[in-house]
Amino acid sequence: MKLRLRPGRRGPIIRVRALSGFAALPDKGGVIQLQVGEAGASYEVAENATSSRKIIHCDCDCFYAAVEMRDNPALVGRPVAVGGRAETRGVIATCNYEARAFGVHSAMSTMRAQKLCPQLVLLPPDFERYRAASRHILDIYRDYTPLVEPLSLDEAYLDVTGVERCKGSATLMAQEIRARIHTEVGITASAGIAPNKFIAKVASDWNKPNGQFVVRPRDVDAFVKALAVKKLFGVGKVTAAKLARLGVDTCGDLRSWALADLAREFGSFGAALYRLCRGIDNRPVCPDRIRKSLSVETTYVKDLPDLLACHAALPALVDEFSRRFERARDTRPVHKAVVKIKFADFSQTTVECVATAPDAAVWSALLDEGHARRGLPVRLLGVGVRFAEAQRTVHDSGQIALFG
Ligand code: DCP
Ligand code: MG
Repeated sequence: MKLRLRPGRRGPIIRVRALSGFAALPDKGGVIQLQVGEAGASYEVAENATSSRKIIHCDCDCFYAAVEMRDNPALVGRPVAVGGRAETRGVIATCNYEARAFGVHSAMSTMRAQKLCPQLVLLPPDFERYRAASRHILDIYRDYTPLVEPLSLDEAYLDVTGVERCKGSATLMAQEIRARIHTEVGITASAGIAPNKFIAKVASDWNKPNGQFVVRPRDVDAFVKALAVKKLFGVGKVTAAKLARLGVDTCGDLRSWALADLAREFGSFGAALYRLCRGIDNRPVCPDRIRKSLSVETTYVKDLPDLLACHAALPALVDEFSRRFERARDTRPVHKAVVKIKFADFSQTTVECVATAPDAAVWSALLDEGHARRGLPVRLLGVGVRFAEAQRTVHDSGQIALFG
């Protein structure tokens, strides 16, 4: 394990926090203390990964239902659910908070949901719109850090350790990200900010909807101690019931259990429980894939009536794209330029051409080509690029200046 030494504040003692191999340590929060040889010297020894990380967990509020309310404001204030119809034995995928007040929730049968809330507005899912919103939200996250790990369409971890935006404050970054999701995507999100993934995920639920909660490193111990064990990652109904039978309700209760006893009761999961109830979680944030494309798009309040109006709208999109492109890190070389057009009748077309350094003229020509396919008023325009596939990058010489 890598150790980082930093001056301590109190006494000639070093504290060694156990991150791996903690089984060898005394059962005292995974920490042992050692005398230091040098007179007057004092060091805290901790693994970098745990002591100084800043993780944000973002989770959109009633995601599918929020997209539906955004696209049909008449739904706002009414109980709304997205899911399959009762006649087809459908289930609720999600519902807004008005519907939750009636006891409706995800995975409930639609038949039961409609009994609980007869005025429930039930909508079929439209994954295309949810995916588009999700892509936009991921682009916002990636403006802050390349270390983004999506968990689902509406949920992701961000590692913002060392990121300098917002004066380096993860709390302010989370606020800004949530504000941007609201203005740019039209829905709300909640966030948890903490030194690791497990606590950040628990924290994002704390002030839901449209809120955030910070657990500072010094507050981790108290926060986790009071936490119900059923909130622990991997503790489902069965394990929670077993723990309850053993008299364990909170993480604080669980801490009195020795590792060997937890291993006996819970097998390999015992070690995870031992760590989690002490707030220790060293899982890194793993960006799951290399970015394949980068684009920006706008749905206009009033359709753009003709090609001329589309051309007038193009510079703003190109500017926004350039801004995003400059911030996007860790990308492969650009391979293609793309224009996306959605017409007033909702038909959609994308036009692309090989271009390693596209500029306004390239997108402009693509716009001409795409617009000619239908010639209708336009509700949405997008511009972007596709990045080269992995094998293409082998002989490439790194960064290509796009707008130089
Ligand atoms: N989803 C689903 N079936 C489930 C749970 C969720 O289809 N059993 C879908 C619909 C949700 C989306 O995944 O909108 C995100 O799931 P979340 O658990 O984050 O739930 P919501 O975002 O809907 O609500 P919350 O405000 O509690 O996050
Ligand atoms: Mg959610």
